[in-house]
Amino acid sequence: MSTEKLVFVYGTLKRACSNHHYLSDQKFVGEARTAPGFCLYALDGFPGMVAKPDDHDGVVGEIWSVDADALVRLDGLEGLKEGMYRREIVPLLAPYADRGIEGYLYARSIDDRLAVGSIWKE
Ligand code: PCA
Repeated sequence: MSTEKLVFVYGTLKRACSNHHYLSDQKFVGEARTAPGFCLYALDGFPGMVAKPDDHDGVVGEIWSVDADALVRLDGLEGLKEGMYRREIVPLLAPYADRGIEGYLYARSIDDRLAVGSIWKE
C-alpha cells in the first residue's frame, strides 16, 4: 500500500493550470483556503505564496491526496533542493484546519515582485 499525503496547492498545480499533469493521476480532495496571513506574488509565470502578517484574505487553492512517488516529483518541480520553495504545514480554514497539511511556500526574495492577492489565475 502506498502512503498518501494531503497537499495544499495554489498555483500551476491546480486543475486546468500548466503543471496540473503532475497531479492528474492523484486524488482531488476539495477546495481550500489558507488562514489569513498569506499572499501570492507573481514570479516568472507562476506564483509564490509567502507569509504576509497584515493580510486578511488568505490564499485559495486545492487539497490533493498524493502518493509518495508523486510527492517526490512535486518536490523536484518546486525546487526544494535548490531552496526555491519549502514544503511546510500551512494553516488552513475549515474543514482542513489543524490537520497538518503542507504546501509550498516560496523561499526566495519577493522584492520587486507584484503581489497578486489570494487567487492565482493563468
Ligand atoms: N506550484 C505550486 C507552488 C507554486 C506553483 O506554481 C502550487 O501550485 O501550489
